[in-house]
Amino acid sequence: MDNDKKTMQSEKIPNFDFLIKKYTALIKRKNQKIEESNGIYQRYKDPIITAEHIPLHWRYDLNAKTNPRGIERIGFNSTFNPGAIKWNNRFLLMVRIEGTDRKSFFGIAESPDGINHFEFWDKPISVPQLEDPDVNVYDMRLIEHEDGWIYGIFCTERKDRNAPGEDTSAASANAGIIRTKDFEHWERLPDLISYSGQQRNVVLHPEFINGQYAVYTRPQDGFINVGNGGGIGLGYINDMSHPEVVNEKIINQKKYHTIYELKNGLGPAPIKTNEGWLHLAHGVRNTAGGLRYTLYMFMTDLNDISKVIYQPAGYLMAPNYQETVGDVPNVLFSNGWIVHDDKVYIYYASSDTRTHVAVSSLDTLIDYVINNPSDNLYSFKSVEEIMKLINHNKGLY
Ligand code: M1P
Repeated sequence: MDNDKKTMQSEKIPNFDFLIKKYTALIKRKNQKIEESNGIYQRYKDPIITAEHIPLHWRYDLNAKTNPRGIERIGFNSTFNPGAIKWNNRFLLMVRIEGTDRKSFFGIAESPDGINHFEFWDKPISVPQLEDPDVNVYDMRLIEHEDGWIYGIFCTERKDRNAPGEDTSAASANAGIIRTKDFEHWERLPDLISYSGQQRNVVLHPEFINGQYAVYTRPQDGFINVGNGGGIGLGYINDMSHPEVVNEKIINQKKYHTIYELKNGLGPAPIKTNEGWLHLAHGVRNTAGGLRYTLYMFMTDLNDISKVIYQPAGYLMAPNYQETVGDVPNVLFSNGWIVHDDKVYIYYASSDTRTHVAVSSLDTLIDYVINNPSDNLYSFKSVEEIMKLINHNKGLY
C-alpha cells in the first residue's frame, strides 16, 4: 500500500499539487451578491464559470512519465453562452467551451444551488455528426418539450461553399438539433430546413401549438449581417425528423434607434406565466467602438404566441465595466434561464468569455415587463415618460 502510494506520488506531474489546490479552491468558492440592485435582478460578484473551471484531466496529461514537465497539452480559452435546465432537481448548464484552437464544443456544468460550485461533468458532450460534419458548434438552447424529449438546438457553422476559394473566413450558419431523455444518449436529427438564408439563435417553443412544433428563428442574409432578416421569427415544424420550417414570420422586429437596431435574437425558450410567455432576447446596435449586445425582455400572448403584448423600453441588462472586457468586448448574451421556487436564474455571458448569473423572481420580471414603459421611439416621448413619473412622485417624498 505504502509502496503504491509512493509510486503514485512520484508519478505526479511537477505542478500537480498547485493545480489541484487552485482548481479545488475555485470550485469551493462561494459567490457574493453585489449589494447594488435596480430592484429587477441581483448580480453576483464572480463569474460562475470560467476557462479555469475546465477539469485538469481535460487539459493535462497527468502521467509524469509522458508529461515530465507538466505541460498543459490542451488549452481552453473561454466558457460562455450556456443553455440551462433544471433536470431531476439539478441545475445543469450546457456550456459553450472554446479551445485555444478556436473550436467550440459543449460540456455540462452542474451546481447544487444554481449559483455556486459549478463543476463540469467528467467528459464533454460528443455531438453525433451528420454526413456533412459541423466545423464549429455553439450556443445551445435546452428545451424540455411536452413531447417528452429534451432538445438541444445549437448553431452549426460550416465554411460557406459559395464563397470564392481565396476567402477562408466566409461561413454559413444553421441550427443543429439533438435530443435526449437522459443527458447521456443524444440523437442527432437533421439540421433545420428553412428558406430564408442563414439561421442562428433558433429556439424551440416548449409546447405544441395546434399540434405543431413552434420554432423561433433569426433569419439572416449573411453570417454576421442579417440584411433583410428583420428580427426574431416564428415558424412551425410538423415533424422533428424532417425539421422544415413553414410560415416563418417576424414577430419581434429590429428597429431604428433602439438597442436592437442592427439585429436581435431570442435567448432561452420562453417561460409560461399566467400573464403570458416571458421572453429574454439580445439586441445589437452598432457603435464607433464596435457592436454592443444587451439583453431585453418581452411578453407574448398565451393564446397567440406570435403577438407581442408587452415590451419595456431599452435593455434589461448591459455589460458593466468588468463585463465589457473580453474576446468580443461589450457583449452580454443569454441563452439559458431556470425557474426554481419562483426565482429566475438568468445565466448570461460577458464579452464571449465567461458565464455569470443574475437572480430575479417571476413576479418581478412580470411586473417589469408589464409596468415599465415601452419604447416610444422619439427622444421627446422619452422625456414625456419621465415627466409622467416625476408628476406621479410629487409629494411622495
Ligand atoms: O459575439 C457576440 C455573439 O455573436 C453571435 O450572435 P448573433 O448571431 O446574434 O450576432 C453569436 O456568435 C454569439 O455566440 C456571440 O455571443
